[in-house]
Amino acid sequence: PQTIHLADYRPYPFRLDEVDLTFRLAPGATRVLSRIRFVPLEAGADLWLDGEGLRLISARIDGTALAISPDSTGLRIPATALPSGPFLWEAEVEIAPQANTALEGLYMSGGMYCTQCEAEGFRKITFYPDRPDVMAPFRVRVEGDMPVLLSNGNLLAEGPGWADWFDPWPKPAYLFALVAGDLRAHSGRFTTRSGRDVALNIWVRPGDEGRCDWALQSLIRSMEWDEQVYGREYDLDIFNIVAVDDFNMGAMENKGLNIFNSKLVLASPETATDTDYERIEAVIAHEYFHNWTGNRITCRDWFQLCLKEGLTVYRDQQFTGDMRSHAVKRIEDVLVLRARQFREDAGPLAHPVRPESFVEINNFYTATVYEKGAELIGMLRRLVGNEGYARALDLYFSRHDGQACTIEDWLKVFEDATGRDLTQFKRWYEQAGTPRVSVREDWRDGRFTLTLSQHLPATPGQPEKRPLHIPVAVGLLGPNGDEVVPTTILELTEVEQQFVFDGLAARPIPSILRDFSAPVILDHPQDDAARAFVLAHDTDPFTRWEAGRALSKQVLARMITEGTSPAADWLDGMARVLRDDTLDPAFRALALRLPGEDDMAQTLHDAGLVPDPDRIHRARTRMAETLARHLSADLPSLWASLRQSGPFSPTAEAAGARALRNTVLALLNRIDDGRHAAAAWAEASTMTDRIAALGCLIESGRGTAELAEFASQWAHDRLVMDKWFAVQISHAKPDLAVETTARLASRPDFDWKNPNRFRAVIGALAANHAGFHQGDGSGYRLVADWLIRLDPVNPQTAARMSTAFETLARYDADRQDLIREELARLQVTPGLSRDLSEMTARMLG
Ligand code: B3K
Ligand code: ZN
Repeated sequence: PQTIHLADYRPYPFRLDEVDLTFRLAPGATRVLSRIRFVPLEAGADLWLDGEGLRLISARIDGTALAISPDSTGLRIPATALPSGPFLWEAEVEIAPQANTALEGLYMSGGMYCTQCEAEGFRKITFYPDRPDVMAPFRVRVEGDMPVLLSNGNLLAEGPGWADWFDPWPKPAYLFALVAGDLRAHSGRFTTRSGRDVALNIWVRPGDEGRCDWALQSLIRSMEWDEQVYGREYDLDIFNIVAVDDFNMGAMENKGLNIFNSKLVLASPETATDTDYERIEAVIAHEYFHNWTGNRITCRDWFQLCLKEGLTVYRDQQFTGDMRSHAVKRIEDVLVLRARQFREDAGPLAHPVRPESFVEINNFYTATVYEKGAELIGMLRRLVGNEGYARALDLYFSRHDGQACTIEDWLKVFEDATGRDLTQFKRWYEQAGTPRVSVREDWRDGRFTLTLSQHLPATPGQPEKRPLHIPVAVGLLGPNGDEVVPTTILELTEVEQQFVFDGLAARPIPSILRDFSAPVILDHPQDDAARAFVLAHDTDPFTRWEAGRALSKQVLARMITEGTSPAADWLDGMARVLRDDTLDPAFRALALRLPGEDDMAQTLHDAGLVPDPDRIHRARTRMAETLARHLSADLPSLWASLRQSGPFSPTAEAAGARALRNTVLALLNRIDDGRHAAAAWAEASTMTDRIAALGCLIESGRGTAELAEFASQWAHDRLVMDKWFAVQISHAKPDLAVETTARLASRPDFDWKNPNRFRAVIGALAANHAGFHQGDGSGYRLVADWLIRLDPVNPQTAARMSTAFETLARYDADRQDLIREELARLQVTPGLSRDLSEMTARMLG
């Protein structure tokens, strides 16, 4: 397979005036007719059209039939065979949506037709220059024996068995979409601030209409928010969202026709957890926000993916913060960033936010491009200030509307709008790895000096690194807990720099990296007491939580390596958080959550130790038990007092109370042999509470009857059953996790071709740290066996799941050998996909 390099970018030598497509749908043999006017932009250029797995029926240029045979990647017509001016290309191809199990291109899910074209799926539909910098208006006729026929843009006309759509906004092919099926709409309307009346529809299978209102209301809130905060209005007369069961990712922002994994649309209190509600709101917003950041302004090439993804993630994070709580959202985002992106950055799959080469672009829809990409936007904003950011964004939209852009274009609008030089900042896009920022404090003669230094470790292909431009938000607390210096942004640009604070009456306690102002690992040696002080007094909710977390990690690390007992400072700090009812319950739930085992494994590795998964698991269990015992006088009454009565509410407030209550339940469950969990199960009226109770019951060695009851109640509901599968594996004891997974995977309802179900089972094992990393290698073997089975059917999901192995370098030599053996076994599998071979090759180094 070929490696594609950013440096090789060349513009496409033709312009496309309009694309006219006709689909004659049939499951086994769909015909796609295309008529496209090409205008040459360069003399003597060959015509190259991408195409994969297409049966070419006929091709004509200006009406003359061509005798051409495409190869496996597309077709080339030499310049000598082309007219000298503009020409009309007409082709007819045949494809088989029913046979498409890779879920890319046109495929079938639960009897309906749907598409997924990003990144390079359109070439599986027809011959086309399938690259994001080729943009054109699309006219689409859909013919098929289905009640609902959808495509992008506005509906022009329809009749029985056909519909005509026109999308006036030039778009790249990856934003093309088509849906046909027996669907029902949950509908609403939205009037934009300039008066455009927009029809909104959430399309689902008959019977699911009652679970769409949360998605619809989230869409309306997103539309309002983008007008208010970014001044961006919607630009078509209709906005359709369709839920499909078989989907490789979360959702897709096709112009005017978003297609969603049904798990991110359907919600009811009985079937969806609070986390589901929050994710649905965020993803609906994310895909909607792409209409401007992604669709109206798109990417020149796939190396620029973070241009749309980092920015759109940043926007959806802001939105969720505005809808819910900024403090809680920031903590949640940092947890995800560390769990996924820092993990990626620390291993063989590390790559820059803007990669420089790839084999399969689908392998680069990563936490680095998305989540670190979003962090870079946040840093830019801190550096230029809120007003500078607003000016830069206005300039971005006015200067680049309708264009396919690069990171250079993006940074230029910031420079032009604010006058700042971002040359050094650009390195964030080019250098992989998580920087370590070390802090030294010095107090002398009323002068407090912070010495900050930065180090960026080598990553694959990047042995040498240059210093980054890092905004470090700092505040200082006085000995009585008052804030003596409010938040200030220190700009760290050198390898080492000193920052001096004068005129202080006493030695302050610094609060560093407020609001997590940069995606770095902070090395700030502080004793337990200082961390407990910041946890108790800081004005910044993020650093407050972070102090508690750092303290927990420090204590847990000692428990793992030295076998000590949890420190008193930590126990008292946690008790104060638990009892402080002036704090937001959602914040308290987060603060009481112990560091995860995977996180601890990385932390120990970073400290030069070799993590032992079983030991980590045992120490963490002991930590939770000790904490539960320490709090045992408070827990039962707190649990009881947080019981909610009245009708279900999905608000952040109600969800926060449930989160705290279930955190308390999990603590109680460490010491009461499942008594409260059994009571919680009996009284549960929401999926949030039911799943929480079930997890606790499983952990205390119970739950058999409850699992059976759950399964008989929900056997008909795929999304709910995904939870049933996952909960048994995530809560399985380390030595039972593999066995549980194997048993569940042999059930007839383990429909492994469905990505949600595959992730619920195989993904859950990979996420059970001590279970997956069993010393006998059984976890590795089971996951690899399933990757080998899935790869020929769905390479994209198989490749993504293979990141389970990306942490190999952390572990002892035996485990590393076992992992390498599995990766090597994958690599020599005959016919292995481009997706999975690229991943295994990178992980084997
Ligand atoms: N842009 C899509 C992701 C496409 C993934 C292709 N493998 C969803 C999103 O980020 O909004
Ligand atoms: Zn996106």
